[in-house]
Amino acid sequence: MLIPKHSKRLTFGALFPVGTPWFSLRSIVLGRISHPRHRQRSHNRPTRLDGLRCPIVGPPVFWFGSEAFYIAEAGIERAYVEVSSKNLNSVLAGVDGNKNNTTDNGILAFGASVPFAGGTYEVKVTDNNDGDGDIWNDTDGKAYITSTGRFGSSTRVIRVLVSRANLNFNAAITVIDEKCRTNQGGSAVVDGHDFTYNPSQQNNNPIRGSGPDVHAIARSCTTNNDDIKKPNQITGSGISPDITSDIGSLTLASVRSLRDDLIPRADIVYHGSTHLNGGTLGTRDAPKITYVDDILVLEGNVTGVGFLIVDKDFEVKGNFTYEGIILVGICPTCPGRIHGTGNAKMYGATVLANPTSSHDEEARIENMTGNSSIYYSTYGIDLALKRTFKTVGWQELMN
Ligand SMILES: [Ca+2]
Ligand SMILES: [Ca+2]
Ligand SMILES: [Ca+2]
Repeated sequence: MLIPKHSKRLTFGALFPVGTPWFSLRSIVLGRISHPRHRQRSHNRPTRLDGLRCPIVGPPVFWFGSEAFYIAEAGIERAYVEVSSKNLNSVLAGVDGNKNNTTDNGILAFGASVPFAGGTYEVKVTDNNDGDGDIWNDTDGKAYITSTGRFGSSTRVIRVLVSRANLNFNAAITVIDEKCRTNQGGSAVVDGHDFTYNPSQQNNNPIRGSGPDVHAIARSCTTNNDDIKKPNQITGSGISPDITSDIGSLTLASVRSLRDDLIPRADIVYHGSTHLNGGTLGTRDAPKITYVDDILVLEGNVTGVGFLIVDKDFEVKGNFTYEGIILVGICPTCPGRIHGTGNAKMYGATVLANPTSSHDEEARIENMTGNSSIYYSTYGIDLALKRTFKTVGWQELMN
């Protein structure tokens, strides 16, 4: 019998019939704590179910000091809100942004110790053992959040291992292929300076961001077949037209891996050739993963925030405002092409690849000749990467 027959906290049998297997109990309890859908829970006093002590190994037993446990968990949930929104290295470096000044390292914006429900929680983020020998530098997209809950004489400590994708873009548009083509003119702008979309001035008056500037276009291509009519509208950290062959640390394999990880978790999925005449593909408060397994044509007014994954042609004909990461034609059988940018205002990063033999084997950016503006935006990128945040491990530490 795994379940204690007598409990001072609550009657277990009322919740789970005798004979409920341990692995079910564990998944129920762990799921309650770590499932992403539960992370936005308000910081009201947690439910009694949260008082179950559930170590990684061994049967569940009830534990005195559950108030301290509630409080520790509240600290974890508050940490999720902040850590999911930021690059792990910026979290590890602390508010001063300097990992070498370790006093504030891993302390979140709400402080080292927070009064809560008659006790306190203390939360700190530390790196896992990711092989670089630096406890304040993340190289594998994973880190620990440790929360110590105190109530009276009781202390409980919860530690979770979280992950968040960390893609570094070297341009507003990155193209990875053997053969590449860019066709630009009209009023089309590509800008590698860091900008943030300004919703109060929708027709293109973005706010300058504080992140590092990158290039307008970065291409890893063996041959290029370009038609650039307005080189001064392709600007960034380099000389206009700011097109570099340095795509930084980004690899097609890393982008493909992220794409494959995101698709099963997509919030919005379109099958077959898709035309949208309007709609919302996510908001700043709720970024979404949108997946189209074929052609996507946007007409009318479409807005969105998050990830937009398109396996074939991507074409904007109408007004399109998007903050986030757009992936076009990334998979080995995906004939990606940017077929036109219309009146698109895109803030974040876009990656284009065409690993197939269609479109003359080229990764093409065609008809970038309207009134489109494609900006690099660290703000937009972070909104998207927030959706890659997840809990990969949970444990209660003995103290
Ligand atoms: Ca610091
Ligand atoms: Ca490290
Ligand atoms: Ca790490």
